[in-house]
Amino acid sequence: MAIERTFTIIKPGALQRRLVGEIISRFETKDFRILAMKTMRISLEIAEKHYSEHIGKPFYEPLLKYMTSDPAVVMVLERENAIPSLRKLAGATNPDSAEPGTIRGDYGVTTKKNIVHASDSIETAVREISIFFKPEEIINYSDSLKEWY
Ligand code: 3AN
Repeated sequence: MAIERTFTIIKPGALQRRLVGEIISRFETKDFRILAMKTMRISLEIAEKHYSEHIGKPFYEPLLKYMTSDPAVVMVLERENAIPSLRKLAGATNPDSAEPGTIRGDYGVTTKKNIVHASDSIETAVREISIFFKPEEIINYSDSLKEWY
């Protein structure tokens, strides 16, 4: 299995609900390493770039409004198989269908405000990371977990 990088957004509603620590804890419990993380108010320009594949869909404009309404936390995460692992941990897009134990299944209420974003392919992750982070903001380090015990 290959080491992959993925991108996540802890969405504005999750910050307002004080769920950030809980969500990051789930990432770490699942062995993701944090390479980059920041709180930011997502601009309309960045939100439009990030969600460009959804232009024209009925939920596009409300989604942009929501994602730019309040700060979000954006992160680059790394581990083996990061892309499918994070998608699985996030759960289905619609929280009503998301399994209990997934982030959306446990905390999500509506599809629009479904707690977290998770990249869906390596190409998407590369593109999304480059929208939100400068290369120098991503800290590359090797996994030395075993040495700390
Ligand atoms: P996912 O985030 O699971 O990859 P996408 O890419 O289909 O799902 O949708 C991107 C985001 O758009 C979702 N995370 C959700 O916030 C929003 N969204 C998707 N479908 C709907 C919908 N039917 N109604 C409202 N918001 C939606």
